[in-house]
Amino acid sequence: MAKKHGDKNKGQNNAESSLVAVIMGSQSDWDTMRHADETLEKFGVAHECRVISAHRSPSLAAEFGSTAEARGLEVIIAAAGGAAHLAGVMAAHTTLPVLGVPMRSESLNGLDSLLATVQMPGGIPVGTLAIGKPGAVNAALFAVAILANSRPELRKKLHEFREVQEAKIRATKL
Ligand code: RP5
Repeated sequence: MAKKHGDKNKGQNNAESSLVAVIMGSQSDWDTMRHADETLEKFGVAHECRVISAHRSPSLAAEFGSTAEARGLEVIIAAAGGAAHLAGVMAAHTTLPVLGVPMRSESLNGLDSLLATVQMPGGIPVGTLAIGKPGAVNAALFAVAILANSRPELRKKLHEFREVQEAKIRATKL
């Protein structure tokens, strides 16, 4: 799968202008990671989504990580489950910020994914988010926050997002 903001059918050859890559270890992760895609879409951030496996496609993973910066990407969101090494492998190949999203797994409910993603050796950082959907949404919001450091229009959108969120809580009646 290769999916790009603004044109869901475009493949990796058309992905030059993406600022964020949302990659995941398996097609089975998409149901969770589509929430990262939708969040980036909401903020109008150019991004691409695709499946890359650290274990099943190791040369593709290395190639993607080592060419990411030159392609103009600024943040990589990497999701994986179980022996979740994708975010770490990306971080090993690039100095771009890598945000890891642990997938809920069948056998250990995502605790395996969380530990595999978060326990990086000193020197190769991965910013690890929560397991599952909250992690997918927050990884996208974190990516927007990183991009917003040099893009005032995104900073404004983030402020608006927080205001709407708070207004909803204030208006909640039980
Ligand atoms: C990981 O193994 C993937 O990220 C996925 O979360 C998990 C299971 O993959 P499938 O067996 O469903 O392809 O690599």
